[in-house]
Amino acid sequence: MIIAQSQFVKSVDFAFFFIIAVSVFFLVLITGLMIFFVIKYNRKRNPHAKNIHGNTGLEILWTVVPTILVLFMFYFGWTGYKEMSSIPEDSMTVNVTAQMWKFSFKYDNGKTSDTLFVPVNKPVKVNLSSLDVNHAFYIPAFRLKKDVIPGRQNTAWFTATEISSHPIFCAEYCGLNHSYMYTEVVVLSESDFNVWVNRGVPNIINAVDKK
Ligand SMILES: [Cu+2]
Repeated sequence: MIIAQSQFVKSVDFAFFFIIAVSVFFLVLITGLMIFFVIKYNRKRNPHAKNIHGNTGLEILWTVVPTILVLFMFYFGWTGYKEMSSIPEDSMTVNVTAQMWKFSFKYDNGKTSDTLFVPVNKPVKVNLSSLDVNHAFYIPAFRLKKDVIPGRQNTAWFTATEISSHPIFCAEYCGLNHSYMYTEVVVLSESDFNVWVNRGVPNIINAVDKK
């Protein structure tokens, strides 16, 4: 069982598993039929070729069924995209700066950090900007990924739903030390977060933040 760490997990995972299930179903079906036909209609058993004419029923079936399936895929993709692009008005804003090869985070009150601290169950909007080359802000546990492009501000948002911590990666190859470009998102209770953002680092964070 996957614990949903953000509000996107359910819908993203469902779209993913739906596409995988459809793909596996047709992979097995088509491969199975191919092997079956190769054996059934081989030359030994059928020394004389027969003329085969079209089958309108089949033509309609294998046009309509895939069309419906890809429309479902589009629907799940579109509704997920819409949810991810509709940033709630009551979001807390964090400015994220990417550069070769680290992320840094700046809060409304001017506090900065190398680790992203956020309160649980509160929508967080991230303003993404890059100082140098293309990067990507990726939190796998939240099913969140967005390009960070120099000269342009991208935005994304999420609501963390569990007190926990997860890796943040750069997901766009950005040079020699790209693979070292990672940090952590630490989800705190609202009161712990307020203590941290306003005063400094409470004890609980020292245990989590080993760096
Ligand atoms: Cu990068």
